[in-house]
Amino acid sequence: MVDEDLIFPPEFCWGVATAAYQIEGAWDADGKGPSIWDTLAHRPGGFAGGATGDVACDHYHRLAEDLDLIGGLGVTSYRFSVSWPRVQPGGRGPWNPHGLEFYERLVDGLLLRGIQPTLTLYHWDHPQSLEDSGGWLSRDIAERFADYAEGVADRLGDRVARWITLNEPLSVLNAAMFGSSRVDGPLGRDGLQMAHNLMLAHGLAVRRLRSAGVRGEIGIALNLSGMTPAGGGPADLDAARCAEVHEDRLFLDPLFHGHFPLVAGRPVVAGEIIDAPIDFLGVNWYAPARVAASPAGLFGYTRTDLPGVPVNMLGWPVAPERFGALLTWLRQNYPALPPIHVTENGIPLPDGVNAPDTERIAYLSECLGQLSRAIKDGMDIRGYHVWSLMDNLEWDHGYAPRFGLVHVDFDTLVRTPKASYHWYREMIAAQRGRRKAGRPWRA
Ligand code: IFM
Repeated sequence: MVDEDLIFPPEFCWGVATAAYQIEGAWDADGKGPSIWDTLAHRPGGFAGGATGDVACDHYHRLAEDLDLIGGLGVTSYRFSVSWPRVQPGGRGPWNPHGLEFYERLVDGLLLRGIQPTLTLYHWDHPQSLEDSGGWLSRDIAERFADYAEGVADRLGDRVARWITLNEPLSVLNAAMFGSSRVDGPLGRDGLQMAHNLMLAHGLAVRRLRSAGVRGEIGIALNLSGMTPAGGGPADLDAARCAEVHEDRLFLDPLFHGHFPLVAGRPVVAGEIIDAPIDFLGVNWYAPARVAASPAGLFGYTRTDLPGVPVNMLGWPVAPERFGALLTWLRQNYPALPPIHVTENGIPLPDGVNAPDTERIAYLSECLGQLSRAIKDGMDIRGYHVWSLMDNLEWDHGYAPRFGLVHVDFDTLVRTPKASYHWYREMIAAQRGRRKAGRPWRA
């Protein structure tokens, strides 16, 4: 099934995404150091169902098979993350040659298959030793991150097409500020300090990558929602504005307006390191948010259900038709935005190896329709990555929510492409066929 209305530019980049801790396993193999996630998973009562990332999809030992699965899709980009403690176990100082070799094999395997490597430097798993000395509350981690970025660039800078400094700094911050189980962090920590250190790490890494002369483009991946007020009254309108500031604008403003959006009503200057020009903005989108005023909420607001809209197994509204609204909001509020890559988009569904996977296909199709429309309306959107290549560890939620185009049996580790894998492959082939036939992409 290929939607004839989906028409993308010939050079559009088609991809799938994963992250190290969620798929690699081999948590202590070949000199890898512990990450904060190893520590969290190994605590009594760790993650849902007693899950850990110790084995996960065992991608570390099954690289060749997984490269073939990626290649079989016909994608032109694969987004993965480097595990910082795998390549630099202590977060500073010596490098682990085995870790670097692993990512070199991955990158070379992609290039051999004609796939551009899109490399995320930080998908939440920093070395435990850095957490022990303050984690994101300490400015030192930003400096260490820049050193780490340079070390990876020295090894792979000639072969990576796109560099993503941080994945979803908002998730890192939220986890700590709200005391969720995602990252250990007591309530009341200074969120702005963390936000600043995260963005400083990003900015310093951008500088370091540029001075290392990397050949690829450099960007960051932000998770955005798009806020709708629950009602038309002033309290809900204020709540939606407040949610926008604390979530969608929090990292966009320092990147593209030069200041953080809040703090006692006064903007806080971000500075030239943080707003250093980037080549693309990565957007991770899953669901919109409907916001109501609530004195019980930390910032005076809470998310509420969208009337008549079902929610998925993680409680997020299934409203792919709202993706376009977020894109329009971005365009209207950040006119000087660099080109966009959708770096994640997907839906969690329960296990079902041979299920028709219709819900995933419907969700992804609708999101692509929204994207195609935004491009036709003039937005510079250059790529799209499905989250995720394969079922994997959904952090503290364990293995039950399945986002993959490929099913993974977590007992046997057997991989089985789902119907959505075949659908995506055909869709990409149709788009690329259009390119070969020289057909105009603007219908
Ligand atoms: O699995 C995560 C990913 O690590 C970051 N973005 C959201 C995904 C789904 O929750």
